[in-house]
Amino acid sequence: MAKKRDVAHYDGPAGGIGSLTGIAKIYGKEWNSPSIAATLYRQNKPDGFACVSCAWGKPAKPHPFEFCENGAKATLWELTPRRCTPEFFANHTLTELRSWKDYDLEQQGRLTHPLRYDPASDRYVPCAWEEAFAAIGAELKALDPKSTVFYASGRASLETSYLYALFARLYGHNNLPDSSNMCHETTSVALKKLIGAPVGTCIFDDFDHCDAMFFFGQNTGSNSPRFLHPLQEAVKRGCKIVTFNPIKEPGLIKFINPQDPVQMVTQRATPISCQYHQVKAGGDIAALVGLAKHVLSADDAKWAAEKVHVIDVDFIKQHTHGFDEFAERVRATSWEEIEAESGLTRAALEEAGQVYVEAEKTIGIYGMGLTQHVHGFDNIAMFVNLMLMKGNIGKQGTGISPVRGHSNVQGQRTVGITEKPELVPNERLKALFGFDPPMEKGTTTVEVCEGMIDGSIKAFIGLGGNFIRAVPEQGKMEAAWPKLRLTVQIATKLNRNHLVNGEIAYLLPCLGRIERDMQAGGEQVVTIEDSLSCIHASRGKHKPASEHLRSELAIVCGIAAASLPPNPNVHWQEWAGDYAKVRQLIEQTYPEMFHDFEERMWQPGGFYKGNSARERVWKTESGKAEFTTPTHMAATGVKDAPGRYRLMTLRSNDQFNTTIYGYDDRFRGVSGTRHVVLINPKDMDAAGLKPGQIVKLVSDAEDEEVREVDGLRVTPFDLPDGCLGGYYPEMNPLVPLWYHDQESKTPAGKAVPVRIATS
Ligand SMILES: Nc1nc2c(c(=O)[nH]1)N[C@H]1C(S)=C(S)[C@@H](COP(=O)(O)OP(=O)(O)OC[C@H]3O[C@@H](n4cnc5c(=O)[nH]c(N)nc54)[C@H](O)[C@@H]3O)O[C@H]1N2
Ligand SMILES: Nc1nc2c(c(=O)[nH]1)N[C@H]1C(S)=C(S)[C@@H](COP(=O)(O)OP(=O)(O)OC[C@H]3O[C@@H](n4cnc5c(=O)[nH]c(N)nc54)[C@H](O)[C@@H]3O)O[C@H]1N2
Ligand SMILES: [Mo]
Repeated sequence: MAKKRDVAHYDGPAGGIGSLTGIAKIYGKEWNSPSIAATLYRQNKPDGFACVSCAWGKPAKPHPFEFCENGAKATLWELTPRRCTPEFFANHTLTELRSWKDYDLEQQGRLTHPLRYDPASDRYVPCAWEEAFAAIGAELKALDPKSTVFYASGRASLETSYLYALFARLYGHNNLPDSSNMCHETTSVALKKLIGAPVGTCIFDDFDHCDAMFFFGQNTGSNSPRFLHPLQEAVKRGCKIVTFNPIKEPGLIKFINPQDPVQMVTQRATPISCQYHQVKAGGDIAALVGLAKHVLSADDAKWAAEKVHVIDVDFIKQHTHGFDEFAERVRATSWEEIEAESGLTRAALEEAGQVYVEAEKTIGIYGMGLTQHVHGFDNIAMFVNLMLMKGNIGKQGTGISPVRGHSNVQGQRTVGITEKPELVPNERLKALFGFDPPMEKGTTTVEVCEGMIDGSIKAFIGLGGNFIRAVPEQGKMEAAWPKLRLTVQIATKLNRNHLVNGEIAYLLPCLGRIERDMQAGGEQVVTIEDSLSCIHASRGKHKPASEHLRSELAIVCGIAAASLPPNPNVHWQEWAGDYAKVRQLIEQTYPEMFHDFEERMWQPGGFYKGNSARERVWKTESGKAEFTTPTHMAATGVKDAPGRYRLMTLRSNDQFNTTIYGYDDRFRGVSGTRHVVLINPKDMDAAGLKPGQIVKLVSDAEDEEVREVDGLRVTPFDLPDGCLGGYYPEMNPLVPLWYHDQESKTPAGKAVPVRIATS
């Protein structure tokens, strides 16, 4: 057994002094400049700019500094004084740069000039914007639209996203995968099917009125830290937070509010979770069945004693479908099975279930811990079941709240970036632009990867992101990518995907959201939608990183104009000059959500786009909210076997997705490297491993493929038996392409089957 001091851990709270020193450590002097301080002050404020980090809601009455450690890091990262210029590319071939670390690539700073790949010298060379547009347009005209992909990474504004999706459809395809296809697509598919609305049902006000919150697989302290404020307020007024997570994440244990001078001086933290259950990775269906089982038996007892119900029988009768079959299955599932599959004891689940029984109003919150599983859909379905049992959807202080990732990822879907034509108001597009939108289903992220590997996809346009680092099956993907005819990357910083290029390749640098956006019609604002379905204006004021940058919207219009035949209803140049005209189009296409757009976007806190499930209008097949009968207890895609572990691919506190800010994960007590494998001391001893030993992880997915990641430091860590932790994206070569949620095709990065091999 390893000694306690050997186990990587962190005893401090989230927030507090640590969060400020965390920022200062990375940015040093940059943190102190007055212009940066002024910019941070405008972050997430009415008439300010929407943070480029996470999608968490922006309250109508913001704190003096409405940003968190990680939001500040994201802002500073975008405003870095470093520049990645044509001279840099003149000095380095792509072959050489491919051997660099991801961290060092992004450290070169902001891209400054449009670049074309020159195969003769194996370098990116500067080119004129019009030359780039003309060349890309010529290639797209020659290709079959169905063999091309337009990817989006969740950041670009509603205006840009609307035009990007319109461009794809006018050109002739729905191949519009989004980072959401690796993230909350499980949510979009599951919630749509079960409650008839693809997004969460909560608004800020609900967090002020709930009696309990159940948290499954979302790491608030690192990934949506501003959410800690409403959580802290809720705890103070007596709300109970119960967390299910294989890892004890400090943000969900205790929090010091950096906005609270007393807390900052005393460093006295508010406890967050009253119960913390270290469920096995992939064990949530079983845990939720356990909770539901307790609710049913509490209901039986209360009915027998007092002729009163715990469950909301009126709601179930009036508003739901499938309860009896669901309840029967839950009753028939044994506690032995629940305990074995969840890794939790019956007593622990009953204790958690009792909080749910006693709370009048409960909110359910979740993140990647539920969505990124082979049976991710079933995870969410089981969570919805639990909520429906007590009528906890569509009533103040209740609801289901998926915490979204990228700052406008939810909004991109709202305005048409989707591979599913049935979600698009095609008749309105037809009326507005005089064309027949393509009705053939487009590609998800997984299907794009398959298409690249089998050669059916010939061109890739990336509106932001780092696709090749974010997707599964990295080995095959890196081999397939150079066979593409055309790759176009619209980006702010250099990343791995820019170095794995097609035969004809362009790297087009864009303005960030924090920067001033001047167009023919004057200074522009953009809009985004947050995780709570509120739409906000965002105005960039910072001086652009280079005078050669163009806005994402102008770049999309430039490529579209060069690729498509003239259409009297389509005015790319005019739209690029005045984004208000694009907002008019959005309003005309989606009048229910976007009426009076130009006026309402300035509303403090944003305007709410509405949600039918919140009104208890169920746009589902049965016209009611759906109970789902669980068909299996494990969310994993392969069975357990001796020597096989469930690997969770995790984010550290020092990264934003594939952007690595540094090599420390302060909250988890890991420092100096990301090449670690977290393992519990018992499993470590059983496997005959020593702390600090270097090992290799090998795929154990019961297929013939060889997948491995070497050079990992064994790091003892508090985890459930049989579970390992490692960092995303370093672990991505271990995720099989076929290992994805069955319904939505979201890659299953949270219980990847692996073995440990000694190097
Ligand atoms: N600073 C920062 N902020 C971010 C991001 C970032 O990288 N950095 N990324 C953004 C994006 S795109 C997204 S999608 C979100 C992601 O934010 P989260 O949804 O929090 O995603 P992860 O960090 O991948 O992991 C979530 C948690 O799931 C737990 N977990 C793993 N497996 C399981 C399981 O089987 N069951 C349960 N119950 N829990 C499990 C992990 O221990 C972890 O605490 O954050 C966004 N915000
Ligand atoms: N194994 C595993 N894989 C995962 C995950 C996991 O948890 N585990 N998480 C998945 C999730 S949730 C997501 S969302 C995806 C993320 O996948 P992506 O969204 O594709 O990746 P990011 O790392 O967010 O993209 C970073 C790049 O975006 C560019 N960029 C930054 N800001 C801007 C901007 O304002 N405009 C433009 N045009 N470009 C910009 C920069 O060049 C930067 O290098 O990864 C997924 N992959
Ligand atoms: Mo995400």
